[in-house]
Amino acid sequence: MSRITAVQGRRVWDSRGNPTIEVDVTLESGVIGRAIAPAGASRGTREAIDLRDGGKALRGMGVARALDSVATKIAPALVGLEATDQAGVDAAILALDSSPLKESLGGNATVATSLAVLHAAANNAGLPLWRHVAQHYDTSPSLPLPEIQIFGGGAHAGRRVDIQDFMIMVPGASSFDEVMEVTNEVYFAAGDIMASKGKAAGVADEGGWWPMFDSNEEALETLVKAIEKAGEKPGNRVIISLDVAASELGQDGQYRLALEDRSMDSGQLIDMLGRWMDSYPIASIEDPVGEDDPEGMVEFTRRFGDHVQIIGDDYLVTNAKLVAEAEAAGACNAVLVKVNQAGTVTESVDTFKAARAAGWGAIVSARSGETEDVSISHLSTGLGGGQLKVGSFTRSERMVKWNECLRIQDELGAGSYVAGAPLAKTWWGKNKLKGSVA
Ligand code: 2PG
Ligand code: MG
Repeated sequence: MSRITAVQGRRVWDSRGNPTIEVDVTLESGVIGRAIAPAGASRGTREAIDLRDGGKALRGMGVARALDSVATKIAPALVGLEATDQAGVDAAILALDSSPLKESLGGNATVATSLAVLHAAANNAGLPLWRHVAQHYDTSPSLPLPEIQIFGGGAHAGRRVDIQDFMIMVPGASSFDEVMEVTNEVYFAAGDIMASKGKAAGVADEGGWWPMFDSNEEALETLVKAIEKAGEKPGNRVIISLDVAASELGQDGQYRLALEDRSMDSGQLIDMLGRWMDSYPIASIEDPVGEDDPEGMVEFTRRFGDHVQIIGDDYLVTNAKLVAEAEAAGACNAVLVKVNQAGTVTESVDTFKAARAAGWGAIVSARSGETEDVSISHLSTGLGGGQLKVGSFTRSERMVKWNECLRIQDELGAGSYVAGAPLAKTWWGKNKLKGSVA
């Protein structure tokens, strides 16, 4: 009864108002699974391609070609397959497109279909998605440690500042619910500080405050003040996490901080980030150097990898092979897992598992262009032991994912929260996990 009988795509719209695709997978039993493709703005060059129509209409963002892939290529290949065989379904999708970046089918077409199949199998078994994921992949489910944006930046805020994400994590909280509460306090404290300086100017793409700063470091100083204003001691229950998204800074072989009108080489960028990590309670940092700077990433990891979480996003593009290569080279100690970067559930889960097997952190992540789809809340919980990056603490395409975790918390029980465990190897974990976090 779990055989696929129909695969149907439709055009829907994402949080930036751009078209994207939703796919419904129907099974013999009549049960349907549904998922929507997200879209990135700061994209790695080695991630699966979003197939767009180009041309003038919809600023070139149309998805007619991706929908055509679903209707004329993917659907005929999937009808008759068992939805419970996720690996088999994903292999059938991959067999249709031999290009490395899925440019023929479109990663948007493959990701929506692959996730819809996962939902269909879960629905057919009468299980919440997180429980199906845990059973199917033989993992121990636990609620993830959230990473939540307070200020947006980079490609998500018209490059008003250079650094892309200024985030907090609350590894010292004892429940997911408590993380939400502390985040609310910090988020609005940050808003009050911005307002008091006459710098409250709305929000960026992922719902974080618009970054009206004169330097990148001013954002860090303000974040520390916001944590204090929220009644917390920075570095105690709450730490700072950054996504430098450094591939976006590359220009003429240099890294350019446009806001500060200065350029620097890899070594100077690493030194600057090192000074920031000395001055502010940063325990996690993503893409500190560009995707084309492996020497820089190895050097960064050599200097800071024993006490800071170093996440590869554009650098590893949710690719298990790149994780293995990075591990062998001594680059990074954590991976961002974006299902649409890989293009299928199977490849994403392989990447998550490869990272965990290497003792790395694994952070399931949304994209800057999102929707009401909550698959990643379930995926991160089902796979267990992980972290979840969704954007900020406003706007429904973000809140829907945090709120879904709260519903899962009710099913799983509060004791299922991994709390600070994913940061155990950082300075925070070494200092705080031993004793109680006051
Ligand atoms: C990132 C993501 C989410 P985008 O770089 O980690 O913040 O951004 O989806 O634009 O790639
Ligand atoms: Mg990133």
